[in-house]
Amino acid sequence: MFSRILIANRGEIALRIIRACHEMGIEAVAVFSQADKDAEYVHLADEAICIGPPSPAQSYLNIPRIISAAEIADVEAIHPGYGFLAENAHFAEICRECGITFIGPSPEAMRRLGDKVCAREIAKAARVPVVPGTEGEIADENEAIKVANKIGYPVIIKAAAGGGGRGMRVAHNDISLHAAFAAARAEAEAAFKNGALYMEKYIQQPRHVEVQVIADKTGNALHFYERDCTIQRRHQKLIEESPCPVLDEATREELCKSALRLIQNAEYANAATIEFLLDRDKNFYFIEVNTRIQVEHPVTEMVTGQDLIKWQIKIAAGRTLDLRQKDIVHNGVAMECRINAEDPARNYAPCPGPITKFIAPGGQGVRVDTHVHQGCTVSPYYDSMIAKLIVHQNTREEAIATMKRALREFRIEPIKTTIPAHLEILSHHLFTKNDVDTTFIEQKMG
Ligand code: MV4
Repeated sequence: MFSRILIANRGEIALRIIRACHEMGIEAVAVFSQADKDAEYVHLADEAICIGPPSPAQSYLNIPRIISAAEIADVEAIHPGYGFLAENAHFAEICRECGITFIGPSPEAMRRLGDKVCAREIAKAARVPVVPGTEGEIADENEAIKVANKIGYPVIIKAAAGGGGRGMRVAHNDISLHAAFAAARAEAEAAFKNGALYMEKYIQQPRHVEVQVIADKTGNALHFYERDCTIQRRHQKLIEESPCPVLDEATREELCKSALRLIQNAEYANAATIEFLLDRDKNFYFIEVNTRIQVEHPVTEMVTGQDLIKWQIKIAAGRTLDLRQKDIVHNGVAMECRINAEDPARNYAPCPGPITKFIAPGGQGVRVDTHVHQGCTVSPYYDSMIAKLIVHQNTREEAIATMKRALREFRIEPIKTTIPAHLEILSHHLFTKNDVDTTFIEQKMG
């Protein structure tokens, strides 16, 4: 096992990883930007190194500075958290060249799955259902029109290097496809320096369901069931829950086994999330793989009792999975609300600034993952998530009741937060009766 790990991240996930390290008897080295010098995670770490000014490009995204910190601190491994460098295959490669273990997949596996066209081909080879669409990349507009007429409109054009909703265009006929193709190609070239595109049938009003998996370096893989992340706004998740409230047991087993086949075919090690769309007839289709630990991982931890960060560290250190699939049991219902420093009444405008009052809720079945405390300041340089409120109960109704109670208990002043929006969603009749899709926030909450 490692004796010292550097955490190439900030905020709540840095704190989450430090806690896992300390419980495993591992020293944690934090890095921080000038904007984070007074952050709690910096004080909790065994050592902390300032890596530069507030802007991410000069700090948390700056590979030379992070590698220098790792060498000065003499760590054996780097945990990237989520965001920043977590899905940067070049960074994983540099870690390897410097003799530092990257706590995540190999750069090769990250590249294979980071290319959405390649990931789709791996899924097909593993007999995982994909949305009907193009074979490999689209060569040109003529091919796009030909395939669109075969599979039927509407279609969606996506960037091979995209993900998380960037570089996508929907088309409803040959004429709009012409414009969508040009726009998607230009956007992909500009955003990813890679104009490669592919096309799928557009699934209308789907749910977003994802499967948590973990694989070791010897090819053992386990799934930790699914999370439903349908409640999103502009590709930012607001609420996640497990289990998916509309899946029957047979479909759920098929979904989780599909995710395992995909990850094993990709020769992948460490934690991954396999994303699917679920259509209104409960058919599921693979869309993409996230090769990192995700923000919403605590939802899975609550229902399975497993510590996913510890698994990431153990696997990176070369441990084999000593659990069997049947040992991973799913208990009750967990739900997470992401509390952001944003004003839902002003189109979710960011609300950075000092926090003069911060009192987190507690009680049975409540977990709060946060780096925020009274007297701290929410920086405008980084994302606006200030806390994750996670609840665990026996049933969905009880989880919702506990979540509402905990949200009402939360005191965060004077900045605006997404707490009022969460309370509104949790009381919405469509949410309580499981009749939502990914358009819910924009269509029903505007
Ligand atoms: C889709 C889709 C409909 N049909 N693919 C958005 C982010 C990226 N992960 C994939 N996305 C979508 N892909 C097909 N073939 C609809 C979306 C989509 C979406 C997916 C999940 C959650 C929220 C979403 C919001 C808008 C569009």
